[in-house]
Amino acid sequence: MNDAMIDALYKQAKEWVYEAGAMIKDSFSRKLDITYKSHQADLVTNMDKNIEKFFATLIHEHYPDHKIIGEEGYGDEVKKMDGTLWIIDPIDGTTNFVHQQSNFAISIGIFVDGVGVIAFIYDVARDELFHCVKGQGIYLNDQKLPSLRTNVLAESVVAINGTWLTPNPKIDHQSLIPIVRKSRGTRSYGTAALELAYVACGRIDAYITMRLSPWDFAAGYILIGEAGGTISTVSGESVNLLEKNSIFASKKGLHEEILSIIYEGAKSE
Ligand code: 2AM
Ligand code: CA
Ligand code: CA
Ligand code: CA
Repeated sequence: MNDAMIDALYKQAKEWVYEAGAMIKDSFSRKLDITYKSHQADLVTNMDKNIEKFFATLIHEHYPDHKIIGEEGYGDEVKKMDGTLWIIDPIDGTTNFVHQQSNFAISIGIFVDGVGVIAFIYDVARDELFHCVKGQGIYLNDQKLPSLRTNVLAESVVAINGTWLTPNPKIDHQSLIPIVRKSRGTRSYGTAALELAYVACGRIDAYITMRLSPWDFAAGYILIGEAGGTISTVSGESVNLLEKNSIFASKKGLHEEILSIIYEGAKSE
């Protein structure tokens, strides 16, 4: 795909993102249909499904050779990163969507032969669209944002969910305690996509989580890379875009500092 094709795809996708945002805003005045998926904390609404279906229908119609991975099941069976792949979370932060009507986002990452080329994370309630085309820098709405600089933990705000500081099967939770203690402060927004967008735009300095699916992190992965930040698993390995991963995104320098704390914690076990 050449630059002109990528620009055309970006323009089309952006239109659809704004249309989907308008559909979500419209839904605020109507009653939501809410059900559980795996358990009581795992909600899904008619809007999660409608929005994913909206994208899947348009993509299949306009770009029959493109593939889709989506949370709600309207995507394709995708086993490899060949060709053009859309990784879509129609609503990231469904619990917030249901409880707060804010702090949720539409998240879309587009990859060509495994390379992230276009990303959108749209905070519908605040009308903040974080977006990029590979090589052109990241934008918040029409404003181009500066590349990320380095930072030290003592001056950093770190997004982490309290769950990971209680005993859990994913990590020795004790190894995360010094990160919380040494940081300037912690936050938890309940939306992985926005937490990644906030790292990319510098509102927070790092984000650490133990279990995300490709649709949760795909767009953020592209944005963080374009912003000059670092994204890896919590053990510092590269992220597999087709599987569940732990995710650790941060500014450069800070990434090494936090990894060494996690590593020290693991060693003293
Ligand atoms: P979701 O809202 O699209 O499901 C906080 O809950 C963050 O973790 C959100 O980004 C949420 O995405 C994600 N998440 C991933 N798996 C989840 C699960 N099983 N239950 C709740 N949230 C989950
Ligand atoms: Ca979900
Ligand atoms: Ca999600
Ligand atoms: Ca979702």
